[in-house]
Amino acid sequence: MTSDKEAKVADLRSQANKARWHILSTVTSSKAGHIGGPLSATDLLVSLYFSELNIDPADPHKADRDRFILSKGHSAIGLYSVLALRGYFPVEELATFDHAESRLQGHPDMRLTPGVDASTGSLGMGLSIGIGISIAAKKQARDFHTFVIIGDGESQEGQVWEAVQMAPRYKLDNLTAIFDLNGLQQYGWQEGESDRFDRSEPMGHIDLEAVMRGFGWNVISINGNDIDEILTAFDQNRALRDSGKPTAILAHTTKGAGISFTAGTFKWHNGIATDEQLATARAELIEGASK
Ligand SMILES: Cc1ncc(C[n+]2csc(CCOP(=O)(O)OP(=O)(O)O)c2C)c(N)n1
Ligand SMILES: [Mg+2]
Repeated sequence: MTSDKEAKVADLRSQANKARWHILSTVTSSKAGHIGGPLSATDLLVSLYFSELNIDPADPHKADRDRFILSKGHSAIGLYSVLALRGYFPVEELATFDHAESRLQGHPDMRLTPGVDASTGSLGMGLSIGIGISIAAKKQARDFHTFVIIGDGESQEGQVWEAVQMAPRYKLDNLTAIFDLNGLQQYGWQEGESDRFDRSEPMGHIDLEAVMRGFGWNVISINGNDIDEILTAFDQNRALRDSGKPTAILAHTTKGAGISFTAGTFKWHNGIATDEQLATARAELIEGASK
């Protein structure tokens, strides 16, 4: 890594630590919300908003801004934390998360929140929205890119696959789908049922790389919790802008990544931290953070 890139990665890691702290502490004080999905996507969201997207927080509706769609809309608090850190609204506003009058509802609402380009939360729809935006951009000869983050549990929705087969047909090289492959969705099996087939890997039995290539997409596979790898993937993706194909970034992540007690378990799909857990997370992310 060049020293410039090292400095950039270090800066983004520090933003990701802050975002993770906001995710856990905000959901805990609001007493509602998701933890594991926002944490698996944090490094992707930070890398998009602090490095990749052509956006202006002072002008959220800028005409030719890049578009971002959080198709796994239950991870809204992850998006809000990054939008706040990026300057779309004050970090203090996160404390209103999920309150009835708040601009920051439990799932993203494009009518309310500055920086949110699509309302999501009913899983399976984001890639279709991204295709519509990308086709419109092509028809109007406008030069912006659309990114969509999709969950692996979400990818069990049929609409995702209708969209996957449609995007290459329209040669949407202005569209990137990022699959957050954290290997978990909402629930595991009850204890004692572990001899049944394994629910922990929603897409684990599928060779997604071969499938996406077969549908006609470019494919880049990375560790989606490694900011250096994410930035490299974005560089490669930019080099594919005239390829005539959409690109899938297969981001292998850990659900609950970045906090010791939330990592790698469906049990923190949502949840509220105890005071002791908050102190542990604060020590890992803010006070003792060396990474
Ligand atoms: C259409 C629809 N069905 C069910 C749900 C309820 N739900 C919310 S999150 C979730 C699990 C999603 O798993 P995944 O896509 O893997 O997300 P992540 O692991 O990133 O949290 C489910 C079933 C929903 N929001 N929308
Ligand atoms: Mg998942």
